[in-house]
Amino acid sequence: MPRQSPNIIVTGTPGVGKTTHCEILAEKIGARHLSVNQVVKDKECHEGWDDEYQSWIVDEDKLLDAIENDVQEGGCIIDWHACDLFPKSWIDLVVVLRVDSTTLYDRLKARNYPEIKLQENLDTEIMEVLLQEARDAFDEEIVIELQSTTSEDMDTNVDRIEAWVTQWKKDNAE
Ligand code: DAT
Repeated sequence: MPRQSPNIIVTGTPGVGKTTHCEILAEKIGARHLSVNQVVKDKECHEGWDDEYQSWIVDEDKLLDAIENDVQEGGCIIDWHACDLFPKSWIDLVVVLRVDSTTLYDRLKARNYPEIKLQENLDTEIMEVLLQEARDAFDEEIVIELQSTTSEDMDTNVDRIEAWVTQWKKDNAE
């Protein structure tokens, strides 16, 4: 069965604004916000807790099994800082959010991230790791890079994604 609504990944370094974007988008376009963090916790798709990094060690196979049914129905917005684990056939658009390092530093500091995790995430953002991962894993034409520094950026991004979804539905209507 072809899906009636597209599946979108919103990815990027922790702190870029994935959750905030996904929550607004879910509300605006009536999509399901699949917070991978939440799914990993709720459905125990992990192999334990990493104390140094203060995060779950994700079991990717379990995670994919846990979300497969939802994703197959379409209309999901997947919120996660990695994207190359998702099968290409599941995904219609990959949004990579970006932010400057000063802003990211402030956001992660406000979250009380351990120093090692903070530095690693800043490096990840500066080196464009998630953008490269998205471009390597998916066709170039479905990967878009959007700035997420200000609330104006957020409004523009949400409007742009909403317009893209409307067009996708037109193009894919039977
Ligand atoms: P993520 O889910 O990528 O870890 P988040 O949505 O939790 O990030 O955002 C982290 C913090 O930064 C949160 O306090 C909201 C703020 N923020 C994110 N994007 C923003 C933007 N474009 N403009 C202003 N604040 C933003």
